[in-house]
Formats: sequence, structure tokens, C-alpha cells
Amino acid sequence: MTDPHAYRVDGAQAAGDYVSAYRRNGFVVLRGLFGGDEVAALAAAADQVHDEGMRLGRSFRHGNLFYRVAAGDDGPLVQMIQWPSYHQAVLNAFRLDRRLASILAPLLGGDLKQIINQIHWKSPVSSGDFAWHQDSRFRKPDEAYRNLAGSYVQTGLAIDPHDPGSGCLRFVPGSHLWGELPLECPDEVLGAAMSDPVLEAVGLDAADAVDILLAPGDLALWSPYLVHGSGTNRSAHRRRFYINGYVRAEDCDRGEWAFRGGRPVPFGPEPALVHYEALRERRDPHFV
Ligand SMILES: O=C(O)CCC(=O)C(=O)O
Repeated sequence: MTDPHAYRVDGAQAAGDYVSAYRRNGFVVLRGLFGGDEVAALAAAADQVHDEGMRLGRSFRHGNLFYRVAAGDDGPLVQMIQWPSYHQAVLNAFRLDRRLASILAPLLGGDLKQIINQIHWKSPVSSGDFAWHQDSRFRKPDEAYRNLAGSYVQTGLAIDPHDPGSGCLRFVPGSHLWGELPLECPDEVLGAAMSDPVLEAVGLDAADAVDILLAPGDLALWSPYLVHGSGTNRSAHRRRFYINGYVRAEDCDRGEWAFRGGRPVPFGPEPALVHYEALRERRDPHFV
């Protein structure tokens, strides 16, 4: 069956289509953006940083680089790594790939900074759930982000198959048009299950939510106001997801530069302030 939310970006017509679909629904899926060899290289890079997290054994921070490692029944469980691109060249190349710049250009323009650079792991049958939320709640402080609805796009690149069995994303189409909603969210959305009454309390219906099916190499784009979550991985394989979030540079005071005029911008000598408020004061690597 044809997926009404999925496009292939191989022509001007398709480009117009995915942009209007994104604006209408608050998300869109682009199929087959990266090929098999590229995804294999990305998977190997993800495995490298995952091994680093396993060796650390618990959550660890060095500046913006952060490993979130939970205590699993059988040992450490690496759930998320933020800003691995500072030291992992393949991950860095993906976040700066010009295909991303050209996909984002009609939505955000060519001068982009980056707020999110992270990988999520859902190991088989482990709780890597994400409660229903809007990403806007994490774009703080408010004054650093201007025109958030139109200036920010989150992207997620599938490394493994994403489907209901492996805990794929669930999106509520059109919910981005409602702006910031008083969703009753746990402080930590990672590790908390989606609770449908939370949607009903703000006038949304879980029955309207759609499963986002992704094959390796597919890219999902979503709005900071789109209500979304994801469930438990009950499959026999890992579900890895490479998330990069971009913002129109002139509308944001935070983030690392990613593209200027559509061209990749390498990291500068000092990390930029993104989310970690103690970036300048606490420079030493430390367990958290
Ligand atoms: O990895 C997932 O399934 C959830 C991702 C998500 O909700 C987010 O990054 O905001």
C-alpha cells in the first residue's frame, strides 16, 4: 500500500509536494535518502560510540557530548548519545551532508545552526519508550528561539527498520497547528510510556496517531510542535535512529553552525552553547 506521508525527493515536483505535506501535517517521510553502503557506514559509526558508552557503564558528560546509559537487567543499556559528531568523523559527515541542506532549504533557508545531534538506541525488549511530547518543550530558553514553528525542523534518519514491532515513532498529524499544548509530560520523556489520556486531556485523539514506518536510509522530518512519541522495541533487532535538529541561524542564539549558504560548516575551536548550561564552567569529563 502507498504511504500517503512518504515521498522520494528526486524532482522539483516531489520537492514542492514534501514541503506542502510537511506544512500541512507537521511531518513528512523521505524514502531512500541514503543508500545501503552509506547506512552500513553510519551503523558502524553508531556501534563505535555505543561501545564507548558500554565501556563507560553509566551516564557520562564531557561538554555537549553526553552518554545516557541506564542500568539494564543484563548490564549497561546505552539509550542515547548526544553530540557524538565532535569526535566521530562519519557521524559528523552525515549531519553536514548536502542532501540534508537541500531538503531543508525550502523550509529554513541555507544558513542553519544545529541544536540536536544524537543517536537513540532501542535494544530488543528494553524500555526505550518516549512519552507523548512536543519537542518545543526542550527548546529553552524561550528567548533564544524565535519563530520556533517556522524556524526549526527535526530530522531522524533510520539505521534499522522502524515499525510498530520495533517501537517506531507515532505522530499525531496536524497537531503542530495547535501550537504549544499543556501536555502532561513526565520530566524525562525517554523511558516513559505513551499514555493516551494525556492526549485526550488536550483535545487530541490517539486514534488519529499514525505509525511512522521507516526503512534504513529513510529520513523523517517533523515540526517542534508536532505531538509524538514511540513505544517499546518488541522485535528481535535493535532500533537505531540518528536525530539531527536544525534551526534558521538568524532565529536562534544557540547551537553549532551546520550550513552557511547550503555549504557545510566545520566545528569551531570551542563548542557552542546548546543545551548544557554549565558548558563554560564545568569543562572536565565527568560521570553524572
Ligand atoms: O527515538 C524515538 O523513537 C523518539 C524520538 C523523539 O521523540 C524525539 O527525538 O523527540
